Amino acid sequence: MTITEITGSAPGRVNLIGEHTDYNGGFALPLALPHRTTATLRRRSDRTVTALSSSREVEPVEFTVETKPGDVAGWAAYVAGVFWALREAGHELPGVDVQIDSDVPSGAGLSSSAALECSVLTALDALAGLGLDPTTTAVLAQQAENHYVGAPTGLMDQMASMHGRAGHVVLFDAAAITAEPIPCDLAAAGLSLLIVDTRVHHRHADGEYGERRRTCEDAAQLLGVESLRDVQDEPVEQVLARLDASAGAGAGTGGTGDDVMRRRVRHVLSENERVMQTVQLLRSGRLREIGPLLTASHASLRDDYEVTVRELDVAVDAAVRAGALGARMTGGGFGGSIIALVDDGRAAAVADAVRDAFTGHGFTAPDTFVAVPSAGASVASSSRVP
Ligand code: GAF
Repeated sequence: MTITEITGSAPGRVNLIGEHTDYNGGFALPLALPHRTTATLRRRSDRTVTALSSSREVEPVEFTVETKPGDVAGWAAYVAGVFWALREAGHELPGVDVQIDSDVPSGAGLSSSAALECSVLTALDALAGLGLDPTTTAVLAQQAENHYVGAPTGLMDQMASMHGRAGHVVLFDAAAITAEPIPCDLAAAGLSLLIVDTRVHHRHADGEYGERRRTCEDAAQLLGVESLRDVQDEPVEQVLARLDASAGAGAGTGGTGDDVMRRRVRHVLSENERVMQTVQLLRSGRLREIGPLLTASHASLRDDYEVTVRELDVAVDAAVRAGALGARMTGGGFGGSIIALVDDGRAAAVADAVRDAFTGHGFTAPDTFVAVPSAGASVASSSRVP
């Protein structure tokens, strides 16, 4: 039986905690959202790929399965990048017509890009009978994003989209490249996870993101390790002192010059620690106690990592003042969304408080919704001929 048409479906994600840790070999704790992207692929008899998206008013984009970085730009680069990554990995692919539909908010820090890549990959995997496992699929999606689209992102978003599970968060260990589902029954604990999309789209995100990443890589080099994960078990103050010493020794040849690098490192190491504390609280059913860790994460991202914008800070402050147990920006930052952990029944009041604060500051009204940990990528439907 040959599959003629197939639909792959993959979710967006929200990250509970563990931000800007993945490209440092650290830990993150995302969950898959109910919002999904579907990619319907219809087999063609030639080597052409057409891509059309219902969520954007665009003409179909056309390329061949042999596409190379630079051929396709814009939204369809995420689709073309998947073909490129699969072919680079040695897979033979047929030409297809691709139809994309999505309700994952784009530019909101909720991984619409990973959902797009993973939906196409999931469908292509089944259509071409490649037999990929979810982690390999996530890595291929990241390669498409890094090398075809040109965004130097980590692997968290794709791992969340592939490994998400209803009622669970995903403990992603970026050094081991593993994803462990951890039960997260918010309803049983009388809690909700509110998402507030500030509707500030990522600004200069790629440049700023890449700069943060380079600073961390430089710090690891100064410390004589492959990634910051390798110093995670040392006391933070000791790591920072070693960094100061190495930077001093290298003055004029790439020394830190100011305290930017030490603050970036302090964020990464403290954030990994907060992820592990959150996992312990989840495992022992003490979900309410996660709140302060979320707020501490935000402060670290604001003050040490400097990836927040005013709207994110105002949203977090307003949510906490309105009674949220904790709140933080989520995703890469420079815009996008915050999450707030709230008592059931308080979600509407907290959302109203953020909306009022935005009105008071003259900001665009935010979008709000409650996140429910949902399933990862899957094949939604297929048709075959003998
Ligand atoms: C973006 C990236 F795509 C992720 O890999 C991750 O680094 C995140 O920003 C920050 O935690 O979503």
